[in-house]
Amino acid sequence: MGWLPGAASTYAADLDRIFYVILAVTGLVFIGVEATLIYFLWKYRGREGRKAAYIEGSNKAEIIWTVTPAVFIVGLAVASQSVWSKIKSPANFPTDAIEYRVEARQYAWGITYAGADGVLGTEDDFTRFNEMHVPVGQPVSFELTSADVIHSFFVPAFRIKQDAVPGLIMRVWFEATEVGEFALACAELCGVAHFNMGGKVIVHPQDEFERWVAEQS
Ligand SMILES: [Cu+2]
Repeated sequence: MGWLPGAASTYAADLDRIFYVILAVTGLVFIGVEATLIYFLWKYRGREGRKAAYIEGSNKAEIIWTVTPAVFIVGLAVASQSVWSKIKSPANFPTDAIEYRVEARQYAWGITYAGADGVLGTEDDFTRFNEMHVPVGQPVSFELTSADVIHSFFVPAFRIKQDAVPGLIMRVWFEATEVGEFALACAELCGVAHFNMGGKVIVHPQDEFERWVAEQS
């Protein structure tokens, strides 16, 4: 199916698989519920000589319609756990990732690079706004913070979305699998110019990335 944006990160396919599994399960339940509703509308329609019965409730029915969805939801949670922890748990992040710092503010993304020495917090660090340059085929990770309100770092092609919360440091990682430019959006309504809080992730071949960093320093 081609209605998700092209997948361009190492974990995008895992996430898409979960998406389609959830869509299939909830889609089948939706069709089943609506079909039953329509059938009952027809079956119990008003007819000459038929009186509605008064029902006080049914413990059996309530147990069934509580336990059944609970089993599905717990099942989906368990099935998606490994992908979730791969993407979101800092303990499982790749250890060879390039480090950045990303600070969201109304209405821009401040991307801080480690510079030529590859170490953050040193003299040659530099910050660029709304453009995140990364090398292809190389994990990158960053501390995501916000200077003011809640924002959300969202790169649809990478299937990564993470809130930036003032006062908290969120850890994020991804590894781009394709060279090119990918939209970076704020996915949290953060003020009147929220719509304008866009940027891009520019994925370079490794040598081109190194050249770009050298040019900036
Ligand atoms: Cu924002």
